[in-house]
Amino acid sequence: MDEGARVELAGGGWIRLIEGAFDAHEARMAALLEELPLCVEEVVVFGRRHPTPRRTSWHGDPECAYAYSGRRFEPAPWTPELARIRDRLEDLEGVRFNSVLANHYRDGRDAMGAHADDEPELGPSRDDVRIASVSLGAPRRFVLRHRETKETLALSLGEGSLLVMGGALQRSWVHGVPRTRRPVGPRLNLTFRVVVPRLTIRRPCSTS
Ligand SMILES: O=C(O)CCC(=O)C(=O)O
Repeated sequence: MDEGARVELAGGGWIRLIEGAFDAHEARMAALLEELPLCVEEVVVFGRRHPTPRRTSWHGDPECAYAYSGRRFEPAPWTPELARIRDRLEDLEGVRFNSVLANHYRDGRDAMGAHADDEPELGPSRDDVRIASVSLGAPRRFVLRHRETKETLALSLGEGSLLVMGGALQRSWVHGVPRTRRPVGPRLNLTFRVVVPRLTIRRPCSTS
C-alpha cells in the first residue's frame, strides 16, 4: 500500500494509511494515559454481559452520546491532548471530528472483535462514514474483512500512524484487532468520529 495514498476497496469504501502522521508519540501516549478515565466496561452480547478485553473511554462534545453493544455512553469532556490531536486532524482531513473512542490494549491478550462502525449515531447513511484512527504505542495487526467475499486485508498500525476509513467501508467491510501470542507492549488507539446528535422530535402544539 502506497504511503498516504487513498486505496479504493470493493463496495465503495476506501482507506488511507499515513505512517508517522503524529510525532512525539511516547509523550502523547504518556499524557493520554494520565488524562483519560480508561476502564474495562461491561457490554451486552447475545443477552449476556461481558467485560471488554481492553480499557476504553468515550469523549466528545456534550451532545455526542453513543450506544454500542447494548450500552449507551455519555461523552467525557475533551482532554487537552485529545483536543490537540482532534485539531491536527481537522488540519489534515478538513473534518471537524466531534467525538473519539479511546481503546487501551494492555498487551496481546487485549483485542477488538470484527465489527463495523455503523451505529445510527454516525449518520443516516452508511455510505459516507469518516473515521480517523490514530495509533500510539506498540504496533498491532488491524484486519479488514469484506462481509460477503471474505477477502481480507491486514495492516500493521504502528506508533504515530493515522488510518482514515471512508465512503461505504462500514457497510461492506468489518474490521478488528485480533489477539496475539507474540509479546507486545501496550497500545493506545483513538478512533475519531462525527456523531450526528439525535434530533429532538417536537410534537405540534395543540390548537384546541
Ligand atoms: O484499535 C484499533 O485500531 C481499532 C479500533 C476500532 O475498531 C474501533 O474503535 O471501532
